[in-house]
Amino acid sequence: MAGVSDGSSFKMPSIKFTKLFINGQFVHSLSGKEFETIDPRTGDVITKISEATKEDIDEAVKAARVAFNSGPWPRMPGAERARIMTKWAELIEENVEEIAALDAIDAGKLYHFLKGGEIPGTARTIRYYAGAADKIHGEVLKPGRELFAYTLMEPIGVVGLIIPWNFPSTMFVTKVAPALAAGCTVVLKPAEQTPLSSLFYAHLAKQAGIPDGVLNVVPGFGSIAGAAITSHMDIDKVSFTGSTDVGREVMRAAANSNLKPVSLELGGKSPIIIFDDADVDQAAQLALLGILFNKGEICVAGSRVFVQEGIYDEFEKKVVEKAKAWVVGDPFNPKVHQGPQVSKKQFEKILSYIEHGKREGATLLTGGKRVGDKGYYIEPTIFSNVKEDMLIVQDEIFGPVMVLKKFKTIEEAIKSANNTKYGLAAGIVTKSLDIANTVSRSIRAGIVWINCYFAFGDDIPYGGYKMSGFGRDCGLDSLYKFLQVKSVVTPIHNSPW
Ligand code: TXE
Repeated sequence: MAGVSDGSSFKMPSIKFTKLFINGQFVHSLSGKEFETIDPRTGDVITKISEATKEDIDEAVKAARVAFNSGPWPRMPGAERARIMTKWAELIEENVEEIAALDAIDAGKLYHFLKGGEIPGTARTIRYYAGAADKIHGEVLKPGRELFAYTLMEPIGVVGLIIPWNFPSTMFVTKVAPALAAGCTVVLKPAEQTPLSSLFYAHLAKQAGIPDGVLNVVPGFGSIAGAAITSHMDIDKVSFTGSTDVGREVMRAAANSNLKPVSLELGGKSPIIIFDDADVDQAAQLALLGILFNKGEICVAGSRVFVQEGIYDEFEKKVVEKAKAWVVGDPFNPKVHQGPQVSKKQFEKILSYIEHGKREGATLLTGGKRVGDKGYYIEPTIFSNVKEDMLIVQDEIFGPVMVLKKFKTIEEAIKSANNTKYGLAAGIVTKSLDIANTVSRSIRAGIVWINCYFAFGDDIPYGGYKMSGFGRDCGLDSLYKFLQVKSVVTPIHNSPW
């Protein structure tokens, strides 16, 4: 495996936006507090960001409430919202390189992937929901009695959106775009580790003509700014992506305040099941990407790999070879496959799981150590000989750590795959339609990929079963999360009963 490759020739972007974005303006936090955002390649401070506390959240909610109750956004024709959102998407496309660089230094993500894939993808997502903005309508009903009844689909109101650090851009648009298309107004808190791109998107939203107060971006810490959102009495809905533990707190805060509905996209420990009839080389590649993409910091990572006994030995050899050839290093270097983990906390968490796995008696086939002596780089790591009750098999590690297990029968594979508290995603590799159909219906997970992995699309909903949460991101399901149904009823003849 290569050491930390150098990406130092890349010119760093200047950081233009570091304040809270409330009511269409960049403003200091009322307390004057700031926090540091860190470059995970070095552990150095990139810049200081204004820190939102409860009072700032109150200001943001007030602005969003005025924009919802009396502003133009929820009232304008859907086609007009679509026009403005499309302009926003165009501005993002004009600034792809700068936004990509912000996410690369803030989150340690691969610059070339951001520039070529993720950031252009955010513009596509906005266009997808812009396209839906003028197609929101209810139904004409057919009641049994002499009544005329129909439904309206109304925006739910002021929504609080709380996002994590692993996909700062994708998470931002995945939540903001459907909410805006629905006619809601937004208070969004980015993760404290990765505030930079969210503030840039806010700046572009203003340029595109999104009215003041419609989109407010309030960086800050979860226990302060996040908690102020989830417990706010004047926020009508919260959509959250993050850890299962915090998801539980979000529900509790919603219940203890104004009973706002919540949707939660939480952790995962997703299985990839590879059957004897698979092409072993392709399957090893798929499984490796399934865990190493975005350094394993992805909720749907294929972190448990089950391989049928007939091909197990060959698979193990190949996947280890491929892991050893995987290049870890500076995310600005185009030859690099994997950058640093997002933060010291995450880096230490992953290394401590690796140590735990060794102590539990799993076999470390490759990896297991940090790379270099600076920044938060970790070797691609594969364990075999695991038992299902081991912590490394049960817990979400959220890093480049695969656990590999042999199985004999389909029934055994299904049982093992479902032996988790999570249910976010699953992968199946087989040429048999019978096996693919049987297994995909038997796995309790929100998305199942057959002979592919991470096949996402704006129109493909994903989300959790079990303790991976509920509610769907992407697709029209996500738009409907931000709408509520109102029934309107009137007698056909002029007699009320
Ligand atoms: O998550 P948190 P962390 C998992 C992953 C990772 C672990 C811990 O296993 O190792 O969670 O990561 C905000 N009220 N995932 O600690 O704390 C927080 O500020 C309201 C999986 O970073 O859940 C951030 O904006 N909000 C996941 C967001 O929640 C609160 C992605 C996520 O942070 C809050 C990230 C509170 N009390 C981590 N406390 C996925 N599903 O993709 C924190 N936050």
